[in-house]
Amino acid sequence: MRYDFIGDIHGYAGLLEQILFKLGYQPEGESYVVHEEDCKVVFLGDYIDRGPQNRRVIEIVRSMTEKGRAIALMGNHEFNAICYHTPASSGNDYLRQHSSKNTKQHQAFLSEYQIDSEELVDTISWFRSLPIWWEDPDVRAIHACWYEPAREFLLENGLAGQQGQIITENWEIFVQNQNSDDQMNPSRALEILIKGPKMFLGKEAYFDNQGFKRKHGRFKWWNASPKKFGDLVALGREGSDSPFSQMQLHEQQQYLYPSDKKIFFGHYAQFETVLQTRLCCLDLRAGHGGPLFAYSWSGESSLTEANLVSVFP
Ligand SMILES: [Mn+2]
Repeated sequence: MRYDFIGDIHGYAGLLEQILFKLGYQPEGESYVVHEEDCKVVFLGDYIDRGPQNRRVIEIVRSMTEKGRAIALMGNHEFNAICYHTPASSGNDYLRQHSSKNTKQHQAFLSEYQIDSEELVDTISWFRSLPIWWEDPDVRAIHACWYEPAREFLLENGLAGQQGQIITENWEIFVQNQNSDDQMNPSRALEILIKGPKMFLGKEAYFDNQGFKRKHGRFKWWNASPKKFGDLVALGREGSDSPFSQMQLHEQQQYLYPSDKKIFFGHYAQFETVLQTRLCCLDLRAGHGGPLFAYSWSGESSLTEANLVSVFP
């Protein structure tokens, strides 16, 4: 059995079609199928926002999933879209506020989908059906961070099923108490899994390329022995050479991935490939004009650069 893991696409359908073709998949109608048997794609989430062809990306990913040729995980952009288009129970707001910042981040998608259209409702309900994680006996995938306490919290509280699908209809619980950092709750659990564990940046705060101030970074849970601040936390810019404190290191170390099981993830918009024996990040900034990456895994116990596939814009 071969699994082809594909990183964050962000509306760049051209890159997606090129990488599928390079992996040996052939177009069939609106979708892609492969000629080789026993071969499946695992999409790591973040299909939308930023790029110009959100609809086409969704069409390909969704149709491959429905034909049983692919698994599509939920990324934080799909989660944000669900919240943006779901009214809050209070009546006059949405689970994700329609602030100028949130609207700007979602603009590429909004310009392709008519508000209140049947197509939008159907697309959002497909987003709601996407699993948060996926695993088979030897390999796993998640959008951002496989953190067992967060996963167990969702499972034990009946919020997610074993296959990673969200069970509850009440998405409001995933946006409540977002800033209670010390206790596990539904929103913190889901946030760790699809956005990654958060770190307060203090004086390292920066402005992202849309001009919004970022006060938090996301821990690089894959670095067992970080040397500088930029090894400890993912920022929307190249890594900082500043030192970090023992407290920051201690916090980062609690998220290290303890399992021998292979894990593929996306999300972190890395400037360089992150590839270790048992883990690989496939988000190399396709959403920011960078290349789209995939990894073709046929059961090898050590991941290797030779099995990376990439296409450049
Ligand atoms: Mn993401």
